[in-house]
Amino acid sequence: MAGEAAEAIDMEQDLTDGFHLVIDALKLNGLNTVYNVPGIPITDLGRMMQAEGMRVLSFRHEQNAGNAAASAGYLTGKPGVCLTVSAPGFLNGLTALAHATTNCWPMILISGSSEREIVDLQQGDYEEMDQLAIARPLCKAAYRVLHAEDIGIAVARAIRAAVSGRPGGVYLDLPASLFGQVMEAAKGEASLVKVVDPAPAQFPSPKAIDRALDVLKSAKKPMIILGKGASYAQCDDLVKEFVERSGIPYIAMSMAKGLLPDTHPQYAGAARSLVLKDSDCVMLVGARLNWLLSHGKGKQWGEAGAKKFIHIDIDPKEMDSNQPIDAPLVGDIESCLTALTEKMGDWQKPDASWTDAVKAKAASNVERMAPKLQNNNVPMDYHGALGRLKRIFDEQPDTILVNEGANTLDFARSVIDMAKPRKRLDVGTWGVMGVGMGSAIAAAVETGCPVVAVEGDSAFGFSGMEVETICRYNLPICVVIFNNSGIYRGTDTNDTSADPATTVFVPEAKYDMMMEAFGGVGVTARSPDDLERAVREAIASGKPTLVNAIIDPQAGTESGRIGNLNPQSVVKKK
Ligand code: OXT
Ligand code: ADP
Ligand code: MG
Repeated sequence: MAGEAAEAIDMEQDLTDGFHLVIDALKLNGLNTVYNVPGIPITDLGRMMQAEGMRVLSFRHEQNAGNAAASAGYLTGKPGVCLTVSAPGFLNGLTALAHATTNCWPMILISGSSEREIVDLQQGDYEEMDQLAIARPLCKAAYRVLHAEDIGIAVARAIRAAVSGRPGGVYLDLPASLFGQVMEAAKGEASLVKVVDPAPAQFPSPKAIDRALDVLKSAKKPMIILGKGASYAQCDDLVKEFVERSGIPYIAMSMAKGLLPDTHPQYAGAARSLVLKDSDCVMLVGARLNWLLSHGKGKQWGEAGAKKFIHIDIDPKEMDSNQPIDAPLVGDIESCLTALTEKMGDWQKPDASWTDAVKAKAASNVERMAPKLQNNNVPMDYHGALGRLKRIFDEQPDTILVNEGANTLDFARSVIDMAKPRKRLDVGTWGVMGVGMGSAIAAAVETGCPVVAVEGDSAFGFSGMEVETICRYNLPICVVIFNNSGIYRGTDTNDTSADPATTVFVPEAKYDMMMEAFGGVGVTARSPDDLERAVREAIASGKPTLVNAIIDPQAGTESGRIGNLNPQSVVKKK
């Protein structure tokens, strides 16, 4: 800590300053964990936070700290806090802030910034940048604090903006000169704000409830889509009650898996194509009709105009975004489902001709996949490897699965069942690579549960240096790298020069040695048997572990299940 400032505060017990007001404002609102990378002007802030009993986790790169904060926001419903230095550190954290906003997760990015007078006159300050202006279009709200007495209000506004309505990212700009501003301790304390009811319930109108029930009752082949908004809402019992009383088949978007156990008899995940195409009514609960649902259009969705839509979302602007919504239910999921279940009355479940057809299709897909999951092939393919991980997750349902990659993501999503809510963290709405280590660290820190991060070798590379962070904090994280030596595959060649093809990596890279370098356990697994043994040991020991699972470089396909999104060139050059 800068010596003079520290001495001044010791001598003057009735004074406080910007540093301490930031800390007190966060603590007052129950924000006790911060994900950060230290440096000018926030190094001392991190130290003081630690001294004041906050948990401050230092990362190797702000993007990973930011991704940890975003995941923490999703898991806890409170804004995850990321703290960075100015310009480059701020920019590194910004991708995560935008990712949190895109995912509708609450997060606050706090960045130190350079002196306003110099920045605004563009006089070339240390790490000069107009951070507020740059952050504003990428998040839900952005605020700058110039006076210590405004810190309490600014933190309160940031919290409320992050969690109320549709959750998202908020930027808080704290210029270096703010931290040293001194004020009387009593006045400082009085300036703090404990936010009352930060995410107020939003009740749907009774008319909207009746309309939704009418549409649902008149459907012959209804289906429900649960999205990550439904798992974020943390009203798990209510979701279960509504789905079960309705008797309607449902699918879960990737991070809603486990909201009800994936083994639930109404779960139609393994009959996804059938329910999307043949249903006559779709009820969306905390899921957007975006690219992940092909915008609710196209041949995947059957005959155009043949379906009715019911949509529960807290954001009214989401209604009619891609398809006309017959029954918009604007409100928070808990209030909407409470009102719906209260009025369901003597509910007529859908006809067995529909639910049996869905069950039969799901059973046949599961049956078709089952033998692939049993193989013990060397080199491993995705199914052989994932079959073993599936067993572990079935037996240990509290384990959190972090998952990124292309094939590694897509196969793991359909193979590994989730039995409990919020146990799966993945690439989210943007399909971002590099969220893995930040998410894994936040999951371990926020829940204390064991974490298994199933990572494509490319995906891991975006945040791989955080294995040091995992070791430093001795977190119960097992990173499993599906190492097929490349992006999608490890087999591409470049016939035009000595450079390797754009999608391949050093073959069979020894990623396990990275974990060993920092004192963790590194294992190479060549067979499904090896893989299962190593992951079981890692979970049992709780030691930071990296299992380098060598996958057949030919096993993947271009872009996994979304290869159709790649544009095609019609021009053939010689
Ligand atoms: O019904 P049908 O018959 O159709 O069958 C479906 C289900 O019914 C059935 N199913 C089952 N069958 C049996 N049993 C069970 N239990 C079961 N469950 C389901 O299976 C099928 C499929 O079901 P699913 O998965 O539910 O349905 P589907 O159709 O796939 O769902 C559609 C989607 C769109 C919802 C789904 O596909 C989805 O969620 N996709 C997300 C895709 C995504 O986000 N991908 C990541 C981005 S890809 C690309 O952009 C990459 N990059 C570029 C890049 C990125 N992203 N970011 C940054 C910062 N920079 C660059 C890079 C670099 S990926 C990538 C790296 C890749 O290389 P890696 O080494 O990391 O990974 P590998 O590929 O492994 O090498
Ligand atoms: P997925 O990718 O799983 O389909 P999305 O991120 O597309 O999910 O959708 C989540 C939706 O949930 C967003 O439109 C968001 O506004 C909404 N949402 C988030 N929290 C709540 C809540 N408590 N009540 C109602 N809607 C919510
Ligand atoms: Mg790969």
